[in-house]
Amino acid sequence: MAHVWNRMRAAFPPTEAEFSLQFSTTVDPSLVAVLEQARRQLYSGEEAFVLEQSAQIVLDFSWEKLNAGTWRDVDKEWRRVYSYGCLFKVAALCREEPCDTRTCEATKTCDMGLLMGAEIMDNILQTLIGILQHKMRKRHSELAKHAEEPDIKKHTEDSVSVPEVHPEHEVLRTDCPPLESFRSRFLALRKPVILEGIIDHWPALKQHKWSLDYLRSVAGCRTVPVEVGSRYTDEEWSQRLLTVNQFIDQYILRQVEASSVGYLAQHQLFDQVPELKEDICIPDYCCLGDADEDDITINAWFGPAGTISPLHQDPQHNFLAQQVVGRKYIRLYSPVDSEKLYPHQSQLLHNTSQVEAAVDVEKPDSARFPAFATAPYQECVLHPGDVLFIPARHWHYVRALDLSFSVSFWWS
Ligand SMILES: O=C(O)CCC(=O)C(=O)O
Repeated sequence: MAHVWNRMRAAFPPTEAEFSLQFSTTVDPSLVAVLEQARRQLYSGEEAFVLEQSAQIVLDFSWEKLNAGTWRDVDKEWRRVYSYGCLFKVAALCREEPCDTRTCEATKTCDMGLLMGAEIMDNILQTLIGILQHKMRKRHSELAKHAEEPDIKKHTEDSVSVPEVHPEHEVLRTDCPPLESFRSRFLALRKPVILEGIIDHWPALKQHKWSLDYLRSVAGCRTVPVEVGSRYTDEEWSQRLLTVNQFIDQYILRQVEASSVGYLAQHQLFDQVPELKEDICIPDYCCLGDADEDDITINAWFGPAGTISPLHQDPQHNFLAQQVVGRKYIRLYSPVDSEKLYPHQSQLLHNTSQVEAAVDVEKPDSARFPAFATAPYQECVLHPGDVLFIPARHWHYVRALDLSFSVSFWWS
């Protein structure tokens, strides 16, 4: 039974005439003709490989346009064309009930369309991904019965050196304070604090514990941007598009040099994978902010021991939830002391300290940055279940002591 194709078919307009293809004059008429040909092939029941060939022409042509010059200058029409190319390719891959390899390729194609293209037809690529994910999850649970995956916990043993936290610098801890108490004691005073016990009910910590196996089952075939390099201030730092399975195999399960540490640090993950979003909850304290819930940015931070986020500041308040497994060492500096932290001069890196780029916040070069040692700081080790409140513009440096997965909420 062609379950996947039947469900996909229902997501397309019922007839060729209802499938609109409108482009501005930016798009060459010869390419529009290929798009129209692909549309005809989709509805005429032509062999899948013929449709795939047309889709590939559209993809190759638009891909060149997306990669010519800077991203900012790419005409949005080319991003739409690219998304249509992805759509036709997915249809070709799934025309006959797809095997696992073709299902993964179709998922990757949808993700490329979502990441590099522009929204088309009421976000149809997202709908198609939902259909593919449903199939992959079923398949994964069948296979998981027979395979034994090294658990995320075993990898926490590869921890790196744990710094000693000095009591006079230690961030205060408190257990689930009432909203008003949090507002008056911490939010109003812009005072960092570790909140305990506020995420104990998250499914990510209980019924859907975020093991490697669980992450593979809900997101394994999803393509995500991964940061490669020990820290974003390094020259060799770069970004790569990888599937979550590739990321786990290449950067989590394999020991790599510090210069090629991979960090899955991004805000799209929870939009891409709704199952993961359902496993977490926005902390109630965010209602003390002025903005709507839709304005809260939720970031994922998944990486091996030793991953470093350089000393930097963000414009919004932050709840950094260190859930599931793994510990993180964190240093905090008040915005009042920004001058002593030597922010970069360039506009792009103005929120990042040069001390971090030169050596290490934990072992600063005091000849080059004499004032740094005089800046008061707070520090802590976050454990699973802890949530750190980082007030807006507070400088923070983060080093993962184990393999860890945290979630941060930026709110204002
Ligand atoms: O966990 C990390 O590595 C960085 C977290 C962070 O910088 C943030 O949430 O703003």
